[in-house]
Amino acid sequence: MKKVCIIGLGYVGLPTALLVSSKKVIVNGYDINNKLVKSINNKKLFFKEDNLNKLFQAKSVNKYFKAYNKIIESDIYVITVPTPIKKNKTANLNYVEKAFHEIAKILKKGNLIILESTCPIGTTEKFLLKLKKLRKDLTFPTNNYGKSDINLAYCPERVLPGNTIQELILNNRIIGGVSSLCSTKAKKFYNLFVLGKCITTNSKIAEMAKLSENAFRDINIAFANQLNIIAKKNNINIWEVINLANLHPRVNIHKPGPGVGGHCIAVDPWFLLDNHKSSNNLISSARLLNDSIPNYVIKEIKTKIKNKNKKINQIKIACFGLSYKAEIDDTRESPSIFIINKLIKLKLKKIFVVDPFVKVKKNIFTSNKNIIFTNSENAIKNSDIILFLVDHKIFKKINKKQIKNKIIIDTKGLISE
Ligand code: SAJ
Repeated sequence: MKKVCIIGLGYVGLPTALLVSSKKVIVNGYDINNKLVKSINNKKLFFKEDNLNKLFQAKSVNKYFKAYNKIIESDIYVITVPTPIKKNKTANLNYVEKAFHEIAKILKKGNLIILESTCPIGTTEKFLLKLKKLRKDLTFPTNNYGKSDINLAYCPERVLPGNTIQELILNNRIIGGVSSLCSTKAKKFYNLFVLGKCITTNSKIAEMAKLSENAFRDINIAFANQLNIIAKKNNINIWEVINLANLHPRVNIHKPGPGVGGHCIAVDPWFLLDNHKSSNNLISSARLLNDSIPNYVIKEIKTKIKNKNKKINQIKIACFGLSYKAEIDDTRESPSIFIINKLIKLKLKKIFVVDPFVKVKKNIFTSNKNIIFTNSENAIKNSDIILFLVDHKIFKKINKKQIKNKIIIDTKGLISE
């Protein structure tokens, strides 16, 4: 079987590398972070994922997978590097660019390159042109059926953090070849470990489909957040409204919350607008609305304090949840962190933080003054306000009697649903 090189050993790259090597295929992992490479080779995981540890200990993984700090010559190159967002809301493709440059140096006739990182429409074709310039000795695919020395496809990852391994195996995959032969070759690779359908198309459609999935979710969440604001003004329980509306067979309103976190839903809609600059459009309005929600929560806290005739610097608050969503330890772009940082600025007397999932808490906030990491009971006992920010299942077990005399702000419908 062909050798595979996975470039970028993060939340998607590492699980993919382990899965492929579990099929007795040699996998050369590559990451620019030397510390990460070492810790992976020592079998130390840097994030929690169901089933990842088990896979790490598998015999075939031990035998077939190794991480390196340089790209090792292989037959198939899979690029799973981050594509962060710049301040001007466009995609930073530096890591993708670097990966293509490095691959170009060792590219051989018969190689297949697969890009999985989330990218603006047209990125795969853009890098195809760059490859052509860098390696004039090789032939590259065109839009026809002809053969070429190199094959290239865009195959977006679609996994849900927290359930990565299961979703890598079971989810359907979009295989966007630059030519149909490229799609066929890429499909063969995914058939090695994917049980879902592998549907072939071209690279631009695959790029846009990925961005559309996440923009759909962002717009739907923005709609839920907008409804929540309207419901609050009318003193209505939004959770009951949404539950009832969703009884309609073709309605599926998402849930409001304290804002949208993570590295995907809050970023990808901007990539969709990369070549479509128009100040007034649905996608950017939804994005901006979701970005404004953490400040809306702060306003709600201030109003409730004022209504109780209390002074802000006398208030003790218990914040439930630090991760960007339920049941995970991931705090990337978490609205909770934004909100707690604002509370620090407001100089509340004490801020109790409860999150049984998040272990590394040092330097997570702009200051640690008045911040106390503690358990539910202690936080509730000592606080005036109970602020629910994440719907971890364990928080649902909180005894309502315990909090009945407190000011409650329940952004996730934990007790009000
Ligand atoms: N959120 C709400 N209301 C909801 C659902 C989510 O406020 O009804 C919030 C969450 O609390 C969180 C944020 O949105 O802060 C994003 O959560 P998420 O579960 O929608 O998405 P991610 O970022 O964890 O993972 C998404 C997934 N996309 C979809 O479910 C469509 C995943 O399948 C993608 O592979 C991943 O983005 C990605 O890499 O693009």
